Amino acid sequence: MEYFANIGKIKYEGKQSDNPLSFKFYNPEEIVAGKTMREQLKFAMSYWHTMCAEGTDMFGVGTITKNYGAADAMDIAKNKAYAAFELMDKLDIDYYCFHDRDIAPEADTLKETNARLDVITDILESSMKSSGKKLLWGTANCFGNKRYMHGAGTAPNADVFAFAAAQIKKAVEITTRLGGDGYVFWGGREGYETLLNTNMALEQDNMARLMRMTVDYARSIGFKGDFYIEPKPKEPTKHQYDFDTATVLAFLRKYGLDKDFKMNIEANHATLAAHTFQHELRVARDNGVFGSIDANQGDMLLGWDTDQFPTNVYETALCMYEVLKAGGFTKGGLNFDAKTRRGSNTPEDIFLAYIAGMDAFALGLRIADKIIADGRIDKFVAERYASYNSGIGKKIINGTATMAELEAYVLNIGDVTTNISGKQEYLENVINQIMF
Ligand code: XLS
Ligand code: NI
Ligand code: NI
Repeated sequence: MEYFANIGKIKYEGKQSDNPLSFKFYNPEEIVAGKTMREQLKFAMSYWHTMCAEGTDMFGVGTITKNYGAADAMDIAKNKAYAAFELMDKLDIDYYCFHDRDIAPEADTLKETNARLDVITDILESSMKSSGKKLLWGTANCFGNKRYMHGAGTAPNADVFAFAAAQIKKAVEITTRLGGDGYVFWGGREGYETLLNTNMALEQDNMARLMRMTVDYARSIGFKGDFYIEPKPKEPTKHQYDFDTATVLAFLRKYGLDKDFKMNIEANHATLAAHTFQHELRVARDNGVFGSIDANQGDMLLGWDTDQFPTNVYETALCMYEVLKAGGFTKGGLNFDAKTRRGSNTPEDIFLAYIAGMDAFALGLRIADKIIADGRIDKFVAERYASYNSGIGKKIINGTATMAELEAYVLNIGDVTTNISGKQEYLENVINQIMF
């Protein structure tokens, strides 16, 4: 059975092509910065947006049906799995990511739910074997069910904590069975609505306990992938504990989890935290915790996670600059945590959206490679800090300068006489010159 029968395999046709169902900039086997574009970009499909989301919002019902020709919930789930592999094949996407509840609907008991997961995991496993597609990461949806209304790991009710642990145990098992390269924690309800009813210290201690248990259990059953935390400042909670990369780093260090977790950085979450996407990537890279990316973009006029397909090439270029500077992806990749707009409601729109996102990142990679090869930006930054390479600057860096010595130094020079320009406008124009 073919689910997207009117769409063939998407091929690279180059910039001059006017075929909407072709890549203009993503040429999978072309070498850019020492590796094929396929290896550099490691695109992944998000199961939840792509296979499940029907376009519902706070004000309206779905605009696109995703039952894949079936009526029964488990039949839909099975067809969805087959359709997912057809879609990845046609878009030439090598990886996918899922929440447990995306692949199989929850039943009345955990036992029955887990049995359903096993049925679908069988399908995913055999489809992966025959297609060569891989699991970038798995995760547990610990935010959708009403039991999680006060949180999961951070719930005030120990039974809820227990349920979350049981659910995550199974999610880790299927991720391991499918050879997943990663396991993600995104704490959508791990936060609070008001401090008037919240013991924040206990909630955060408990979150750390749940993470420690997960890591220990996963390693004990042979999980070899990376663990990620995906920061987000708010939505659905008013305040989410994993606010941004810096906040998560402090949390991990406090609880001794910093060797076990890296970041999964999402562009739209960065902007919700009042940071640029590049800022979050830079903080992760500088602290050795750059892991994976949820590729999307937000809308500057809206204060929520719009999860749009990324098409802003300035952002993808600066993102790929950070990725290349971090040495490229290891176990991580670019997961399109993105959905078509509610009004883009045909299956073809999903293909067009992925093509737009993949082309935007292909352009970003090409430009980032040129920025690095051009060298002007890196050279400018190096020269800007040159005063630390010798003299008093070198002593500050190697830790031998004392307060008294610095005072004597200043008394001798009188005042700061040279402060070179930061040249922001020039540098922005260098980027434009490279891009166009
Ligand atoms: C929601 C998050 C979510 C995670 C996975 O805002 O981006 O989709 O990526 O739970
Ligand atoms: Ni995400
Ligand atoms: Ni998100």
